[in-house]
Amino acid sequence: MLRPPRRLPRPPRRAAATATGPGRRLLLSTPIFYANGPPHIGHLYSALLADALHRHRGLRGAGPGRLSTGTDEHGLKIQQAAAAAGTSPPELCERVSGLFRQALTQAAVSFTDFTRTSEPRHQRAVRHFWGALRDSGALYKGSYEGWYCTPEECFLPESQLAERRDAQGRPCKVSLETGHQVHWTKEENYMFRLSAFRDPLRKWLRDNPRAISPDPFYQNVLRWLDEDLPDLSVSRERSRLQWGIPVPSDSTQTIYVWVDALVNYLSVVGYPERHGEWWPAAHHVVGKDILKFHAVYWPALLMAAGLAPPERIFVHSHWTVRGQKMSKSLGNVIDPSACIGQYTLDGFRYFLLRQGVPERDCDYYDEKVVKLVNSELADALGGLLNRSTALSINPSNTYPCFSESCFPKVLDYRETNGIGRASAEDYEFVASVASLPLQVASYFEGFQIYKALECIALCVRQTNSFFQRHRPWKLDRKDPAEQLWLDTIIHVTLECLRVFGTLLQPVIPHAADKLLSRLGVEPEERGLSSLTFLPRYSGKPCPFEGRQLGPDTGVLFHRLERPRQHQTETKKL
Ligand code: ME8
Repeated sequence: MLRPPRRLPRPPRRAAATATGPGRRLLLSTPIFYANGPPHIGHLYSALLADALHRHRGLRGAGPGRLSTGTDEHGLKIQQAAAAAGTSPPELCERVSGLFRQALTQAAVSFTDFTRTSEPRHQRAVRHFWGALRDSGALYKGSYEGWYCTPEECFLPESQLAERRDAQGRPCKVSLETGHQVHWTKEENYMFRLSAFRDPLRKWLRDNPRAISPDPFYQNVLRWLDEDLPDLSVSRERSRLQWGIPVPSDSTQTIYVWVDALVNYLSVVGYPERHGEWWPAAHHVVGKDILKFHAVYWPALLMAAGLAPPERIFVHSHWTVRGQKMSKSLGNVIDPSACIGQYTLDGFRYFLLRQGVPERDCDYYDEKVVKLVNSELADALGGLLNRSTALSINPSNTYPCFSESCFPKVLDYRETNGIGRASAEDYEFVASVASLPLQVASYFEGFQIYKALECIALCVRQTNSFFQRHRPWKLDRKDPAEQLWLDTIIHVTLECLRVFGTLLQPVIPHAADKLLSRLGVEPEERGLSSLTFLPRYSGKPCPFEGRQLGPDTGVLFHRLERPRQHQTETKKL
């Protein structure tokens, strides 16, 4: 039995390098995925959310950033999956980890670090972390018994269990939430004094109301802290679980896979020597299924080890498929690689990020992808670029001039009668595009990327209406007054497209690049901090005016065909 802690360790102060302000470092992370099966669109969704945040931050020039991901390779679940596949755990992990790396790369997830928990540098960090827990007095050895759920890799209380019958008709207990069978397990384990961290956790949350977003998940965590908070079993008997990191100085025990996995967020930033440059400036993107591990266990473990909790935890809900939970047994698991093949990289990224709402589960079906991507990317955005850059309408292939006499600056757009050619509706539309960059930034900040995309889609529709309303193709180019107005319409439209292309880079990187290149926007002009919109309207110079447009490299986004069948998982392990 280890000594109880004399007093609870306090989280240390933030390191100077992570103070707020421009130029600060930030670690963004995805969960590390279990290496027991191939990736599906749920995994990809987590990674895309983190990727979009990371790219958005990079475009803002917000300071050095890292995006970490990887595979969670230890534990009973992997040990059993390897046995079932007739292979060894290292072989299974090597293969599945490769599939994840490949899937994330194929989806253009711009990760800077890919951690495998089987790597020596990670295992070293875990052993050191364990030592810090032990030295703080937060661990003790006790006899533990309870219902263990291997697929979830945790013990479950009776309140989270239901009675069912197994395949042979025998009564058994299953997890209420996931339906997986649980097994009674009795062991000598190391226990973590989680119960002692209730107040420090509450204080952390009270002091940091944005620590967990969206807010309903923050409220959930506060509620959990009002409920029973038993100590946590943090090791398994080695005789049952060999595939894991042995407890330092007790080779009869293996470190609990969740402690092992969570430490990836530290090992990636060089724990135990160099993590101070990054930690605790960390934002974790996680699914709601693993919120308790990240918002209760992880901060408590960190505090016990003398470290501060992560700055923010962004939580998202799940994708279902035609109303059903995705599962191997139902055969409805959606393979991201097939989807990218069918809907293109940008198309599929756009779909998941535009349709995924973190607060609630979202349903996937193929027709929905086709409909959304065709209407918003191919028709609305691609069509707008095509129409406004067509040689018939813009034969000089330049970014035309804006005329203040056609679109004069007004104080109140409702009183535009008689001056210029722009209508009240045009002023209203220009104002909504002008406010778009700030709106998008604030939605990204609040982990509501889908709302940012909704606003952009609305502005794209408004720009199409603007273009349509003024029928520039009907204007008589020989008449100098008409030519001025024609140029102004195109200038405004291209300015809108430039803003949309710039803002869409974190979500559809390839199509955005194509769009911006077509408009002649140089790579160094694509940042978000210097993004301006229609400066000529405010009497300022526009660097693009008169500039030659980039080469026409074809349709921005081809319309998608209706798929013939479901993109179900085809990969075999
Ligand atoms: O839990 N919809 O790994 P995991 C949306 N190794 N996202 C989904 C999803 C769905 N249907 N299914 C899974 C683990 N996800 C641990 C994590 S981290 C230190 C250890 C996403 O392979 C979601 O983010 O089961 C979920 O939290 C994660 O994949 C779980 O992946």
